Amino acid sequence: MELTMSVEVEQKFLFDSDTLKAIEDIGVCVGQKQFQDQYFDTADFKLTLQDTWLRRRKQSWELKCPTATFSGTAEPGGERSLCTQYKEITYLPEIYQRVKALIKDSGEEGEKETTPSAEDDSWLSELNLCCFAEFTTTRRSFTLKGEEGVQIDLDQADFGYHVGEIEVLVPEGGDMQSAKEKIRHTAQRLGLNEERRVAGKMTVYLERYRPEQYAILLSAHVL
Ligand code: V4E
Repeated sequence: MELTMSVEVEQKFLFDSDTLKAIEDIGVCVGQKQFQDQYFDTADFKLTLQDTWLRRRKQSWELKCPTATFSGTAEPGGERSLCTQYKEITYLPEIYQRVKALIKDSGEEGEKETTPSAEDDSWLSELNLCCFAEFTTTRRSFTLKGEEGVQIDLDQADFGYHVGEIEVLVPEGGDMQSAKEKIRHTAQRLGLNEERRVAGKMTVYLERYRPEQYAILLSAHVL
């Protein structure tokens, strides 16, 4: 069942008081919230080496995984796009099945089936998953006047990094090109002139607090 799947297309950006003013000119603040994220992987990084990110936020699970076309890694023989695109899965039984398929060795097929639940974490230990990153984010969100479906988030992480995101959620099978065009247009309206992809919170977190995992993911071109 894939009722809960959509694709998140986004571009991250660095911001200062001028960017904030530009956002307030073209957008409307729709709220501020704070949340804690925990990310999980095996000790040998089986998920993140496959550019797959398992997260718990406010007791809800989400799996971000690559789309059929490129997601976060470089396009073959080419430059990294400023945008990333990831499938987002929020239905826990499907997350469990996908994670299990990604991390189980072929010899271990046919083992017992767990029915995962938000209240019972035993599926994490069954799949040898441990928390490798935990941080709190304060987020201000904006929608744009006259541009449907675009959200801008300004994130401040508790480890001292802040980053913005222009984001469009596309239902599976939806129009990715139009999403990217909306993001490009919004970046232009904000006067952003990023030429390279800006690091997300996780990249900075790993570099500071999980240097071994950071180095391995960097050399595998995941980050
Ligand atoms: C996909 C991904 C990671 C998971 C965290 O994703 P991100 O969108 O950065 O976090 P957040 O808090 O904004 O989630 P939201 O609230 O939007 O659901 S960690 C690393 N990646 C891959 C990745 C990458 N390689 N490069 C960039 C610029 N971003 C993400």
